[in-house]
Amino acid sequence: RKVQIIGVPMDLGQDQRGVDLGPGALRYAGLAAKLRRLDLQVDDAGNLPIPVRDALDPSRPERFRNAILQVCETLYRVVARAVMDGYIPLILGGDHSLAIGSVGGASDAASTGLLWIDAHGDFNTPRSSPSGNIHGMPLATLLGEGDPGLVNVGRKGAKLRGEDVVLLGIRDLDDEEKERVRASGICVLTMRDIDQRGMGAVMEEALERLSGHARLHVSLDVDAVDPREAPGVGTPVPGGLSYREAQLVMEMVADSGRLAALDIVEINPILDHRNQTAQLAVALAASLFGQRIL
Ligand code: DIR
Ligand code: MN
Ligand code: MN
Ligand code: MN
Repeated sequence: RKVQIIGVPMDLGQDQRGVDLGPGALRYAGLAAKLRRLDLQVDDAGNLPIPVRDALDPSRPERFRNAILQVCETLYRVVARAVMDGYIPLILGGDHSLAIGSVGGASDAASTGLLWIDAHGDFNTPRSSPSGNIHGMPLATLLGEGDPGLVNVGRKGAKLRGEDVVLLGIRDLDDEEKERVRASGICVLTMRDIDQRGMGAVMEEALERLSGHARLHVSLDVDAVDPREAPGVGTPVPGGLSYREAQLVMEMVADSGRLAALDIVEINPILDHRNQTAQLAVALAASLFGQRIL
């Protein structure tokens, strides 16, 4: 198997400074070396060129949205090409708005199931969003809702249906977002489900729901993990996945043999303690790519 690392140092989808430094933090934590030890071919394609936030004209309120759209167009093509060339693309964020391009691109040639691991639903639209931040909208966008320009990135229309998606680790939805998620038909496995049934049973359900897909895209917003383990994120929410619960998710996806693409997003090294959060993410990626305890 071969992996292509694609860095997307983009911080335009939210307002905490520092998430643009995520790709560097993950490389510094030894991502490529760790994966190579698993007998994978790892090719690092470097970073996509991303507009610098401070260099965008502040008199234009649409500047972040327009830049995100352009970046996601490029990322869509880069990821679709990586898949065509036989790679598993590994996309390093940056904030979660990049998933509009990465998930779209990974589903360009063949149907793909999506496991979205996040404290948040990312199911707002410009109308429903209390913050206006696009990193709270990518999943809705992928399902065809919200800003038509963003919906049509890469190819026209919705990239996935509700039944192609499982949300995992959720514990913070906005009021209107809650109703929108309920109406979407997405399978939502919340922190309460994990507390009550245990992660093993919850992951069995997640994989069962996605069993119609031979290819799975894992989109890991690191704020899904508890802030005690993953403090380097812009929007921490207490009560998240434990270190072992997060590992079990990765191990069970690995066992399925269906991993097709991975996003690691929302790591903010400025808010972190000595790169702890990127180190955690590297350990999770290793499990997802097949590292076993025994
Ligand atoms: C909130 C926060 N629901 C929003 N979303 C975050 O801004 O739409 N997503 N932090 O990762
Ligand atoms: Mn999140
Ligand atoms: Mn986010
Ligand atoms: Mn997210």
